[in-house]
Amino acid sequence: MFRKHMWRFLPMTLLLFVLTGCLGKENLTALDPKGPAAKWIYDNMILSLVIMTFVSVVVFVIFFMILVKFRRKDGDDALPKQVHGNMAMEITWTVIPVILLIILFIPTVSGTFKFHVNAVPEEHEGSVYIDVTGHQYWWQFDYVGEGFTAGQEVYIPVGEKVVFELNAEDVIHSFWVPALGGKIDTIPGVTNALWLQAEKPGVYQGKCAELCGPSHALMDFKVIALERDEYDAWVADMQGVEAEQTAVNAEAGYDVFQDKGCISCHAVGGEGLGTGPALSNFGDRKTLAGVHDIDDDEKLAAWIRDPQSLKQGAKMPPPEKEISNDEMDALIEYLRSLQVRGADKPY
Ligand code: HEC
Ligand SMILES: [Cu+2]
Repeated sequence: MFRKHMWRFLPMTLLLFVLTGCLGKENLTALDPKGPAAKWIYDNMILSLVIMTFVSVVVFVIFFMILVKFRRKDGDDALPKQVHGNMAMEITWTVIPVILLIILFIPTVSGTFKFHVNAVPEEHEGSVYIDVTGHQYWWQFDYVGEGFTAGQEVYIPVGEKVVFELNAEDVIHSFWVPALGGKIDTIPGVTNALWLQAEKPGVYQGKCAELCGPSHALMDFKVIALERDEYDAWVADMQGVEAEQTAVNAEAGYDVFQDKGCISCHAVGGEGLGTGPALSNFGDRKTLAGVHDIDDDEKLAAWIRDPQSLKQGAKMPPPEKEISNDEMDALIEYLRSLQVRGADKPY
């Protein structure tokens, strides 16, 4: 019976490979920690794995010993010695699990207090405070003290505590950068907080970890960790962004950007409203809308003409006014010119 249906497990097993393939994204793993919070989680994972392995080995060894030793022998119908209510055994199998649980309890609880700074973020002196807002399906990062806003990618200095205070605009999302730390929900009307620290400069993949709508799986973001001096330079550059950038003669595109109403949702520098991601450094982005190939002009044009085709349920509507091909070229040139990390920059 069981054998007959064995084949049914095959698709499941194959599915498992496919699903793990989805997690093959760079850095999107908790098994290669790059910061103290992630390290703590990883160490706890290993500790519980060791304890579980120990318990399993002991249980299975005893189980098989008993199978062999107390097997009913031919002609022996006598009841074996009964152990119900045996005090020594009762104490043994109560005390050992209690000890094991205490070993797990101490690092778990102490780390929870150390890394999740809910309600008392002020007590955790962070070098940088960043307000995070989860939106269907993108992330907003407000550098409150520095006075600017960034979308999709959050820059932090390396080797320093960065305190994130998290909220959501619409539904519950969850902020997760597996290489740097644990997940925390972003909830409308509630402020959660945690701190993260990156040990080395690099790009760390982040993801929304709470089912939040049709494009939940596309709600990616990146943490970009820079050395302190590079980070400071980046902050200064972000503060200096002007909406009308002329670096690559993109004025024509700037006009289209204004004329087609993009500016009513996308802030650039101090200009515009911000119900969509700020585009001040769009030209530095590593992905389009958090997930798509950024270098592909056709994809960018497709996004602008019909965002839903690339991200179902995205809150960016198709443009009200027709955009001609020439206008589109100018618009794309303008968007790409919005960079603060030029090739001449050390970061
Ligand atoms: C009603 C508000 C609204 C208008 C108008 C609007 N957008 Fe958007 N836009 C959004 C939102 C919201 C997102 C984020 C979508 C997501 O990733 O889920 C977005 C995302 C984008 C992105 C991707 C940003 C990134 O960080 O990768 C680009 C580029 C963009 N919009 C360009 C434009 C252009 C060009 C126009 C004008 C033709 C425009 N938008 C008009 C709301 C708007
Ligand atoms: Cu989400």
